[in-house]
Amino acid sequence: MSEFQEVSKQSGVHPKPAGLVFQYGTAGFRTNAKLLDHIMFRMGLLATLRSKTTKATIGVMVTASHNPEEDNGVKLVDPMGEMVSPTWEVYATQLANAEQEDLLAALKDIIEKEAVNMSQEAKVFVGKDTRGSSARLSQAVLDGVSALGGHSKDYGLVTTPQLHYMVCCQNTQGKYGEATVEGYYKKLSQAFIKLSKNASNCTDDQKHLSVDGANGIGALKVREMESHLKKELHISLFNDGSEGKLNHQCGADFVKVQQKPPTGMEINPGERCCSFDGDADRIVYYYSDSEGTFHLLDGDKVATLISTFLKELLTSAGLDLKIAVVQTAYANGSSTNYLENTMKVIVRCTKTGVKHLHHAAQEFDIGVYFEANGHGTVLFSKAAEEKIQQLAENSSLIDEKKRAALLLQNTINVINQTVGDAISDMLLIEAILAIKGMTIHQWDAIYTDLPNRQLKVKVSDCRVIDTTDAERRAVSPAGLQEAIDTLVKKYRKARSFVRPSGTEDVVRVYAEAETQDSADDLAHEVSLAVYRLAGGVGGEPKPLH
Ligand code: NG1
Ligand code: ZN
Repeated sequence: MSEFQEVSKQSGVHPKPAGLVFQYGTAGFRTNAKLLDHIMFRMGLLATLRSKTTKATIGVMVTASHNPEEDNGVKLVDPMGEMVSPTWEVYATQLANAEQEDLLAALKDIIEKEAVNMSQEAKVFVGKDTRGSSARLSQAVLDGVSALGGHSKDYGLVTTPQLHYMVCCQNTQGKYGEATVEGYYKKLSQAFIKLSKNASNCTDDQKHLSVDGANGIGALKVREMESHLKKELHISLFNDGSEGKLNHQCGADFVKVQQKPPTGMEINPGERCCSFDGDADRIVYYYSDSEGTFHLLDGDKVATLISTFLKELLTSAGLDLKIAVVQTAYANGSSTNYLENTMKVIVRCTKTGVKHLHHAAQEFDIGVYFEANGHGTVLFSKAAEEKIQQLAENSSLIDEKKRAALLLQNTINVINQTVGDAISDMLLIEAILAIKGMTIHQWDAIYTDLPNRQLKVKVSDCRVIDTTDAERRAVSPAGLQEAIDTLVKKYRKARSFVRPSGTEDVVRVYAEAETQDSADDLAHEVSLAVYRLAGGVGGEPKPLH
């Protein structure tokens, strides 16, 4: 088979260091960039096979999101812009870990299992973030595609959600939009401008937003998009990559985990600010009040704002569509309580990782899904979209209904339904606040977060921890869950859980309680229990105070 000759030749240029083993984790492969060349080449091969099998265009994004600059990673994108299917995650791991001399056998094994028609054409879209290593690594992906005779299109520097969008546009023959960066800007900005027209008396001050671009790709893309927004949004961009280091002391993950503002940003009291992560698929908002106290509005607050807005519109439009919010165990207990008991919407909890949330959200007419860290979007079922479309086009409708239907229609168009998208989420949030005439303080006051703390514990093997019930309970090692239960009972309104991270070699500990001191103490005590019962390495976790 001549197609494999080229693979053999090219794989010699991208050799695997013997003995290296990686797992396709929560968000693809992610590790130090120096170790990734062979994985990139092989993901180019795999994407080509996936494209042949699905007879559709597949995406490959080179990024390590919120990880430090030295890391990199790769994610595969399936035809409708969703994360690659779980079976292919397994193939990805097998192919990445095959020793150099076993590569062809591993490749042929996948071809056989999936009965891949090797004469089928293949097309792969490739994108990359701004890391120094990304150019070299995305070339390795392109080499993989060409080694198997696939066609590729290199989108160069794009955000992760932009690449997902391109894949979806391409495979829907343009129904979702035009598969270009320009097409993306046009679709989102036109919908945003139409939504903004519904905001009465919006002052220039209210149209102002400070954006922390995490010194990454999101900053570049916000700059490119600005002119399309026709002054409906005035952006002050910080951490735009001109000086600072990617994700260093800035970006959505830093702000969320540290619960403090990024460096390099000027914050005036009451002003709306937001942070993207390194590949612009996460967003969190924040402000500082007149006393200088920092307030974070995370993915849970975003989900609440969006679902409230949508629910009100559905009522005004007289549409009976089932709306649900999908969260993970990291969602603040106050948000879940507010959504279930005050807003009376359905709330689902899934395992961490957007693929799980995305999947669960697909079960409803409208599924709003957000991780607390700010990754999320809204999914509309085909039937829901059609109903909204029909109503928006119905010329006999009276004022209020018509307005609501048109707002819903433009809301659909401003949203990137393929994956969480910081730019798209930002535009939707800005439009909602403008339409509702709401300040960030009023948004924040919808409910009050329970104080919480996230910590990490190093253990010799994270796999000793196994969880159940959407990761809210540990089933192993023996005694750990009982220890957590006992500790939680010591505090009011407390909750805690632990799980192995899928992107770092650590166990994550989460705790929330009535006061910050209690949350910190509980998180520390649970960390100690993990350290003692799950084989902690290094020094014992130290108390926070
Ligand atoms: P891990 O490292 O598995 O906790 C983190 C985030 C996830 C998800 C992935 C991918 C937390 C607690 N975990 O996963 O929600 O976003 O990264 O980026 O925020
Ligand atoms: Zn990201």
